[in-house]
Amino acid sequence: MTNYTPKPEHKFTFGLWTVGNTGRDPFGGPVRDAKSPADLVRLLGEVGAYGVNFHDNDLIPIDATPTEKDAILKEFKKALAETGIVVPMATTNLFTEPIFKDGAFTSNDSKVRAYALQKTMNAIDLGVELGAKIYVFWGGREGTETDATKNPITAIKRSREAMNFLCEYVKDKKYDLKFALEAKPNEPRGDIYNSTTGHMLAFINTLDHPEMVGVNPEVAHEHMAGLNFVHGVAQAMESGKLFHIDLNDQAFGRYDQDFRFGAVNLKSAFFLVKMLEDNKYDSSRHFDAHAYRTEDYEGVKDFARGCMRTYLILKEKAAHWNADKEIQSIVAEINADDGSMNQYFGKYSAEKAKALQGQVFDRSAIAGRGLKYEKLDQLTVEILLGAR
Ligand code: GCO
Ligand code: MN
Ligand code: MN
Repeated sequence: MTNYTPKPEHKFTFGLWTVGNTGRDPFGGPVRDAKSPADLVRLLGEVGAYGVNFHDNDLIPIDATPTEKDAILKEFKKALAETGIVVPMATTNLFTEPIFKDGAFTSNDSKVRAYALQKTMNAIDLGVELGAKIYVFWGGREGTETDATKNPITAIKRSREAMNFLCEYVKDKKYDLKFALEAKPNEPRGDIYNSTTGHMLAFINTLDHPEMVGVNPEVAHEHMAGLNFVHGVAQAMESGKLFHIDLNDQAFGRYDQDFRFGAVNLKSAFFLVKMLEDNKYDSSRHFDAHAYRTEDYEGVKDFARGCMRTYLILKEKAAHWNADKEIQSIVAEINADDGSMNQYFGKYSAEKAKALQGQVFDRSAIAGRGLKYEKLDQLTVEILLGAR
């Protein structure tokens, strides 16, 4: 297999804000002209993506009149029909407008909290109208620069209240929609609440309808927190909560970079793709990234094609790893089990505990066995480098 053409079954998606990113950063203005949502859909069609996601205001500017809204929607739907691009996910912008300068659902100001709920209900309606089945919540400015300003326990309670309200809204409207919560440790605030995927997973279990809510982990966000992304995603998958994923890349210790998938940490990207594919992950593979500021729109296409191509190359490498006889024989050896301990595992009983307390272990014989992890890791690197 050396065909890296993206296909609908891969569910590769991009946000309007990703390929539409105009290259603005805190030190400089835009370097690319803004394109209309419909033109961005056409760009995605050209590079072979499956879907497009949006924040409410990526599609409909916040001050648009009803007539303007209708015209934009008409044009957008036309581009979707022309290209076959679908809308699997939508989200709300709760961070750009000055009203959100101190957060949205966690703001100390009840008017801001109420407006955030209103804006999100309207945005949910818009997302559902366009076919979205997943609704993402990213905290944006839900955080602080100093804990003198907000009670963090109150902030948790307010976040819960907002999620519970919005779950009920979705049920009331009978929408076929699930929520995916996205954690980020910092940027734009110094500290954002529920800062990692693990925090989100714990929070979800405290909601009124936890079955409607999962996570949307992002590579860059866990790396910004210095964490192992693959492990965070594993926890989400193992608990049936991986509803969506934001793929990009990020050097540890740097600002929020949003690089092309696989641009920095190839080995970690490999283990991620392998885990997603081995476990038949079946939701969107969303690239939440953007092209370098040096690029024009041809470069934006190179960026988008690069994200998908790297994913497919890594998928091929994962299949290669799974089929490699030497690798598999080490994996089998590492996991070999003579069954002699089976009697102690499984459900607890007092007899089992007693028998286990009486078992004699030859610690030095057990510890003396080399595990061949050096060899296994080197073989993995050689697959990645194309030497195998
Ligand atoms: C970021 C976030 C956002 C969210 C988006 C969807 O770092 O800015 O990753 O891109 O994913 O707002 O909720
Ligand atoms: Mn991000
Ligand atoms: Mn994201």
